[in-house]
Amino acid sequence: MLDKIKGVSEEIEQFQIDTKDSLEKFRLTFISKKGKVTELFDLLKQVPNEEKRAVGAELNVLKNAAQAKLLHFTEVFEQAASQNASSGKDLTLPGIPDLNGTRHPLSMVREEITQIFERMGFNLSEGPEIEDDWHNFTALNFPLNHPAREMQDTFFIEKNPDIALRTHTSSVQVRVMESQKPPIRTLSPGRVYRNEAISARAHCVFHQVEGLYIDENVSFADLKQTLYHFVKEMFGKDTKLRFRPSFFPFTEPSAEIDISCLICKGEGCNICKHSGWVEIGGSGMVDPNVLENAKIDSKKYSGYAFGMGIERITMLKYQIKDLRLFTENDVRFLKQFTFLG
Ligand code: 2NL
Repeated sequence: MLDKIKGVSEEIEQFQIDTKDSLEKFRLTFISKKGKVTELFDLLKQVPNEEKRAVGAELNVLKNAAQAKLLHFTEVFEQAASQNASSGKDLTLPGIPDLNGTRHPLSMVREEITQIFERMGFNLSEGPEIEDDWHNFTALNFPLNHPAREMQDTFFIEKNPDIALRTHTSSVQVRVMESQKPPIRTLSPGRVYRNEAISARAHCVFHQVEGLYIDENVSFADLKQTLYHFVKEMFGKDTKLRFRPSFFPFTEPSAEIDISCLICKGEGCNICKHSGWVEIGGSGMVDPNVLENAKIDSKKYSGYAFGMGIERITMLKYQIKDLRLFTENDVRFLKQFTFLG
């Protein structure tokens, strides 16, 4: 009997389990009701009484060995199955791209504009968005009864008629003129405010860039050449430039700046209302009153100035038809722009 136990013990030890089928075969061969271990337990009845105790102990060792092997390989196959499930992912699929932010189109265009003027020797100037009447209106030669000074056009702070949100960045340039001596060549990009209802074409917050050049013998020819160079750099060398007589309180003479329509190249389309030209801003020779207000001798010095709307230029450049897109922060709109400057 002990020999038989030893034989089955060796069989159990040597039994190869490498698949789930062979694991089941192992169970049937040794542990099932008709298995070899069970059969040996049946034979225990025939063992003489005085040997039963020792043989029984050996049989128990045999049974435990068989069950331990069965349990071990059951676990091995279960673990392999769960690993297969997680590695069932397709590792050759392309990764999910990193969603980096992009520059806002208005920032990109402002950057492009300022870089062009910086290459021409302009520096950048900044000033407060909450301004007093002097810097926003009076120093700029606005008459006391000018409509821009009305509540419906300008945002005043706490009903104080002396403090308002700046309506243009000319206020920054007044501060530059007051604090620096000519020659002055400065560019003031910034946020400005007007009391307007929001629509596709108007907003109460928008962006401007204004330029100012003051020196001896500055003429309208200097203004024309500077803007000519800017327009070619910004919109391409085939873009045409046109000055149209206009009026501003702070310049004399004054002119609107038109460029040939970027969409139809001057042929006539919806964007340019079939005129072939689109306005990008205004300009002129700084009114002598404005120079004197900033304590600059208007007999010795002259200057030119210009102002452009950043939204307007961005809309022309990228064919954006609704101003509200700039402030809605819809990522489908924003992610179309990448900064290459
Ligand atoms: C426009 C017109 C303009 C100026 C801005 C200016 C500044 C000083 C003195 C004189 Cl300190 N002028 N700025 C001059 C002409 C036109 O802006 O259409 N802007 C969007």
